[in-house]
Amino acid sequence: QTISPYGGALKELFGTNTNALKGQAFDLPEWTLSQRQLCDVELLLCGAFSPLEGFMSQADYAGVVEHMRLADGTLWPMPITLDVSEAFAAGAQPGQRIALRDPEGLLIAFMEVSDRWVPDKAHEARCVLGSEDRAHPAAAYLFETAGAVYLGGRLTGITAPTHYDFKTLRYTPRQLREEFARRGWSRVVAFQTRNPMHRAHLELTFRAAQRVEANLLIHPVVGMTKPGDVDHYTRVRCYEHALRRFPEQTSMLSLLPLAMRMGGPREALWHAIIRRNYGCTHFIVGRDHASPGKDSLGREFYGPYDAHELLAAHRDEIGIEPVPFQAMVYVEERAEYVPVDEVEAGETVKSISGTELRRRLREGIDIPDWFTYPEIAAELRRTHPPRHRQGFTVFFTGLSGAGKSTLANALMVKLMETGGRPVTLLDGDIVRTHLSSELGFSREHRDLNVRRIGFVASEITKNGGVAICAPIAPYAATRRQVREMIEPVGGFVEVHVATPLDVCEERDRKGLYAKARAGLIKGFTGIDDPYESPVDPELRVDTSGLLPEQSIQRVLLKLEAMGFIAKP
Ligand code: PPS
Repeated sequence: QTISPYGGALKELFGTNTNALKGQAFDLPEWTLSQRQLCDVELLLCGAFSPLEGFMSQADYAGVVEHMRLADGTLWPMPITLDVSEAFAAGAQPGQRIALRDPEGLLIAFMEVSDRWVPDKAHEARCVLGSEDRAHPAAAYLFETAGAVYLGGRLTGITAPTHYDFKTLRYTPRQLREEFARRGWSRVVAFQTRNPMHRAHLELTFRAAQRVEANLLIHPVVGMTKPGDVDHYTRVRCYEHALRRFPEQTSMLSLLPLAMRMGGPREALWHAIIRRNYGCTHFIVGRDHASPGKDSLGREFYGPYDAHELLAAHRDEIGIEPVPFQAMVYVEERAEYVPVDEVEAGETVKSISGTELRRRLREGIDIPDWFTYPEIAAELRRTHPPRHRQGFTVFFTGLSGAGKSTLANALMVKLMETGGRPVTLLDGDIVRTHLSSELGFSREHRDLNVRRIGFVASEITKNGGVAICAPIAPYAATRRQVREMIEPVGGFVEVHVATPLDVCEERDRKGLYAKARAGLIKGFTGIDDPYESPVDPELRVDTSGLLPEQSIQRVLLKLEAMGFIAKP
C-alpha cells in the first residue's frame, strides 16, 4: 500500500485532447512565464503541489499568508501566485482565459483567471518569510522582481516544460510512485538538498533510513536555489557519485524542479507536503532547513531548529513523518560522524563550512577524505578550478589619456608571454569600432557601451579566459553593474588609472582636450562631463611619474596577490 497524495488525490492538471486545445490559444492574452513561475507551473501540472489546481485565488492566498491555510481550511504554508505587470493585468480580468508560455514561446498551459488583486507585499513578506529584509532572497524577489498584480485561477496543462538535462532522473509524482511500487518500497524517506552531498550528508541520510526502516530517496532541488549555490549540473554529478556509496538497491535519486523560496520553517513544511505527493512516507529535516543565511544586520533569519518544531506541530495533519536531525559532525577519536548532540566531552570535533570549502577550492588546498569522497572532491574541482585557472576580467577605468590603453596592451602582452589562458583586449577604440560603432557619448550611450563591454567580458571570463577592458567608464553605477555581471562567473579586478586631469590634458595625445576646451567637442569627460572616481577599486595606479613597465608591474603583482596568476 502506498501513501495517498496530500488532500487525497493527485491533482494532475493536463488537459485531454491538447492538440485541439492548442488551436484555441491564438487570440488569448499571452503571459511569458519567468523562470520561477515556470518551476511553479511545472510542479502544479504534475501534481507535486496537490491539492492545488492552479495559482491561488485571493481567498486562498489571504488564508495562507495569515495562518498557513487555504480557504477550505487545508494546511498549506507557501503562497503560489502568478505575479504579472499592471499592463498585462489590465487585459486579464476574472473570467478571461490566458495562455502561459515558456520563454521560448512554447504553450505550457491555459489559466482561467478567477481572481486579480494587488497584494500587500510587505505584509506577505512579514507573515510568510518573517522579514522584509532584502537580504532574504524571497523578499528581494517579491519587492524587486515580482509584478505588482497577482492573478489566480485553475490551470489546464498543454505541455510539460522541456528539460534536456538528466532526463532519466526527472520523475513526476506519478512516475516516482510507480517506481516505488515496482521496487516494492512502501516506506521511503526523502532527503531534500540544494548542496553537493559530502560524507556528513551520506551519514545523515543513511542513519535516517535505518532509524525509520525505510528506503532512501535523494530528492535534490534543481529548479531555483539560493543565488551563489553550486550549479545543479555539478551537483547532480556529485549525487550520482554519492548514490554509488549506498548499499545497492536501497536508494534512488530523482530531481525536483522546485523554485525554492528559502523560507525556513514554512518552506520545510511545504517541502514535506511535496514529498508526500511524490509518494514518500518520511521526510528528513536537518539543521537550518531552507535557511536564507543572515539578514542585513548579520542575524540569522530563523532559529536552527524552528523547522523541526513547525513540522512536529503539524505532523498528523501533513501525514508524512518528519525525521528531525541535528547537524552531523566528524569526531576525530571515533573516526566517524555523529549528530552534534551525541558528542562527548573532550572529543575533537571537525567540520568544514561551505565558505571554507569554497576557499579551499579557490586556493587549490587539499580537501580531506574525512570530509568528502575523492570522486566528489574531483567533481567539484572540475567546475571550481583554483583561481589561477579561472577566468577573470581586468577593468581599467580612468580619464581619456590616463594611460588605460597603454596599460591594457602591456598587460595583454605580459599575460600572453606567461601563457595558459586566452586573452582578449576590449580597448575603448576596438569596442567603439566593432561593438558600439553607432554610439556617441551621451550618458545613455556611454552606459550601453560599458554594459556591452561587461557582457562580452563576462562571457570570456565564464569560459576561463582573460578579458582586459579599457573604457573611460565614467559612471560608478554602470561599473557596479559590470562587476555584478562578472563576479558570479570569475574574477573581477577594477583598476582605476588615476592619472590627474592636468597630466592627461598636458599629454593630450589625440588633441581632444584642446578641442574640448575650445568648445569644438561637447560633453568631454573631465572637461564638461563628469568622471566619478572609483571609491574602492582593487588597485589604483597614477601613471604620471611612472614608466609603463612600472605601472604594469603593479597590476601583475596585484593579480598575483589575488591568486589569478600562479606564484612561481
Ligand atoms: S565611455 O565613456 O567609457 O563610453 O568612453 P570610451 O568608449 O572609453 O571612449 C572614450 C574615447 O573616445 C574619445 N572621445 C571621448 N571621450 C570622452 N568624452 C567625449 N565626449 C569623447 N569624444 C570622443 C576619446 O578618444 C576616448 O579615448 P581614450 O582612449 O579614453 O582617450
